[in-house]
Amino acid sequence: RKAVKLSDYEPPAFEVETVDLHFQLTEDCARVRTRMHLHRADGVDLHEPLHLHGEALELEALYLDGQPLAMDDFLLTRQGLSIERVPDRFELEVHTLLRPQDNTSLSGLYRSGGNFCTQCEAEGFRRITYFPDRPDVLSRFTTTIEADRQRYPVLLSNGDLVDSGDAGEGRHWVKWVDPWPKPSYLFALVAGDLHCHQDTYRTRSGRDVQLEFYVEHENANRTGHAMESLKKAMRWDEDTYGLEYDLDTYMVVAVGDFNMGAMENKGLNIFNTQYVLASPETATDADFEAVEAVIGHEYFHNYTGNRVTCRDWFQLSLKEGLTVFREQQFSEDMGSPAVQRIQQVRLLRSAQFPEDASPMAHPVRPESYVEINNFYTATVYIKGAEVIRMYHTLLGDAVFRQGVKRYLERFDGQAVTIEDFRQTLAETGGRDLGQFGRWYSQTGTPRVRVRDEFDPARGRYTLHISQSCPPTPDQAEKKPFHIPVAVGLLGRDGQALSLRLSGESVAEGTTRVLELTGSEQQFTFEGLAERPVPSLLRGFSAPVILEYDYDDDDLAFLLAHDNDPFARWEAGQQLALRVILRRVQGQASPNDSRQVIQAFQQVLEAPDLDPSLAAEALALPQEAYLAQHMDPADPVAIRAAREALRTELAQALASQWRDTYRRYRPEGPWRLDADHIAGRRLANLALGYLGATGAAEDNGLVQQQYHRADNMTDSLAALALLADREDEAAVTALDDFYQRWRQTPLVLDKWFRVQAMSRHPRVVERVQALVQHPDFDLRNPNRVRAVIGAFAQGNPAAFHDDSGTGYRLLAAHVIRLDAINPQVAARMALPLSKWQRYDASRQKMMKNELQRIADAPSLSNDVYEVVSRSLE
Ligand code: B3K
Ligand code: ZN
Repeated sequence: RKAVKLSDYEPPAFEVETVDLHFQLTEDCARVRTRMHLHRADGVDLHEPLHLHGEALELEALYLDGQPLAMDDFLLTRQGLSIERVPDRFELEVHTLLRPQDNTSLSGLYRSGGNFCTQCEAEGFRRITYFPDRPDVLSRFTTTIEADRQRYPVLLSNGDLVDSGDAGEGRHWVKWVDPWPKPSYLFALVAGDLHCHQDTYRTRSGRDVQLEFYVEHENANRTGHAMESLKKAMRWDEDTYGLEYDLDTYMVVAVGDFNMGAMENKGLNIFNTQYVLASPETATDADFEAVEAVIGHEYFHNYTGNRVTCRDWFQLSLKEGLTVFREQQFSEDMGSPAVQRIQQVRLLRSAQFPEDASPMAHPVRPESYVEINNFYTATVYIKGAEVIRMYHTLLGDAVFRQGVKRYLERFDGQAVTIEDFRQTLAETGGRDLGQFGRWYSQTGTPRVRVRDEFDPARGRYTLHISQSCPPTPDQAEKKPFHIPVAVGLLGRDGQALSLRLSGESVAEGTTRVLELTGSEQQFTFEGLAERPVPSLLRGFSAPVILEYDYDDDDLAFLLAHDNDPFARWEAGQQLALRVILRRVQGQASPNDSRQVIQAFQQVLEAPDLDPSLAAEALALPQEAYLAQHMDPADPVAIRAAREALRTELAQALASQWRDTYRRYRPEGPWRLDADHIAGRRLANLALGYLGATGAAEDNGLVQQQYHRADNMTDSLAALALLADREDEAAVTALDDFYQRWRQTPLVLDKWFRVQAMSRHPRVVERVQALVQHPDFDLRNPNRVRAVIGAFAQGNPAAFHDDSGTGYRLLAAHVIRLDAINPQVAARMALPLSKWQRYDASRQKMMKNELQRIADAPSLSNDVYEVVSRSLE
């Protein structure tokens, strides 16, 4: 199958000035009439034929400048249509017929819950009409929609509603005009019977923008939080980047069947219901936070992505890395920056690091793909955001923001590259950022190794910092990266020291960003009375693996004293990580647990305890992260060792957990404010440990919380603990939850997920039963993710069960799903791609399943690319 290569990029031969779309929607098909004005691009040869993309379409008619074209005037293939001879400037009219009700791929025009909706990024527009479906063709869109008035009272598209009328026979029509030129991937259409939650937002220049959230009627009272989040995001982008919304209406539609989280279509975002609907009974605090973040993310795309877009899909991180970073800044400003940072790093380590270490590893700017939808990855998004964060660190906040503004002004209305962005920042900061480009072109997670020495006679402390990056399937040799390493030094009394580097005359600040550009460098601090304890990679200043030989006491000391909250958390995680790994290797000493217990006790009893930070510090490292420190990884042994330490912590600190639970569990009715959220968080963490003490009193507490909870956060936290058990109480609670929520899809997803991720001894059997459950549906991506995704990605010990049942179950579902929804199927297959990390027996079983998928008939490009790369 053909790979698309960055090095083959050619600018478009034809530009499309205007596109006038007419949709006629009926129950058994949709007819689309597209009229567009094209012209040959400057300097393009007269004989250059016109190519239009098109997929899964029936072509009904084609007119060039009003003249119908006959079959032999053009060439039709499975990928599109070519016309050999066209004038320099012409009008083309295309009539296509599609069957949205049969479109289970959820790309292009499809149906969800009786309504029509679209998803065009990356290449869905070509499933609607024949078109140069590439991000560097920007056109002005006009859209007319005609449909049954009763069934589809709401008809939406991008831009402004300019006209509407009656179409006879109970049908009506509307016309939308989008004044902003855009690539086809930002096109959207919605038709349905939907409730609208309306509000207005006054921009700082005094314009009123209509805000509209469209949801199914039964969800009418669950859009309040999303609306407030949108207003906050709009204000934030004005205050932080000086960006004001540029249309009169901002619409968001929530649909229950969606491949991803949400889509930033110009003026008409389409969202997975998961990131819009939230009420205390149905959504957890984490869900509320995710709604705010995703609403922000899609809104921020209006500039970083829509006004300035990508030249080609290799530049995807230009819009995604930058927009994730802006979303992260927004979340940090709305809540606790330190907690946000910790969660970002957890995600990077559990999702992106393993990707970098797998056959699917690719640079932030990939160089080739078979199916672009496979490259909406943790690397492009999250590592991409880390790379943007490093620009921010190197340039400072003010220069960075100025640079982003300049980039948006300079390239407004254009489709540009990652280099264009870097050049603008370099120019704004007056810096050479050439070497920094390797973060985009080189694959893999760099390792930064630190050694130190102290010269007591001179009071000098030197850090020797070196870097390396392991080879990846695509690149054997790596050149040094430009790495900002933020460091601090602590005195033996726990105080952060003022820092003076060699050559400086006065000490200044307690954190310094050292710039590592060579493969090895040294940095010397002066004026130190004693050997300090280094606090390294503060705030996780670069997406690297740090190696420094701390001893356990240093880590405990940093956990107690470091003035950088991220580094403090990290010290605790490293301490727990070592203890768990030693246990896995059968080298645990009783002193090990004592040290962790003591450290945790100190956190719990600290006079200035911040409950949400404490909840992070007291959570043991995730299994996926622990597995990265073991070769070959043994997920079953890791689970056992981690659980054993958890039980010890639970028992040794039982009374502290009980106190914490009582003290922090919020009083009175549910509120979504910082205090209540933090309180629930810490109380539920404590409850988690209490669930492991084995004491009847504590088990009772878990049950009690489940049955008395007035909100989903508390209810689900207790249910998850119960789902690990085999007793009557567990069965009762799960059954109760199902009966209560069987009609509410997003909550029913939680019921599936909590079981698929449980530590129940026979969880594999349970998952086998869940996929047979009448409410399990392969056509609904949320449900698939809640069962298959949760099991294969979120329950490593069960998925990697020695029997291989987990692998077989996954492969069988990937094959079935591929015929329905290739994009989601390819994503579900990814856990198998990581086979190299495991022992020979697991490797063999995993590869067998990959081969079984590879051998399945008529595999999609999506799944083909994942399995073939994995087996290379
Ligand atoms: N840009 C969309 C993702 C589209 C996915 C296409 N397979 C969501 C986002 O990143 O905002
Ligand atoms: Zn995005």
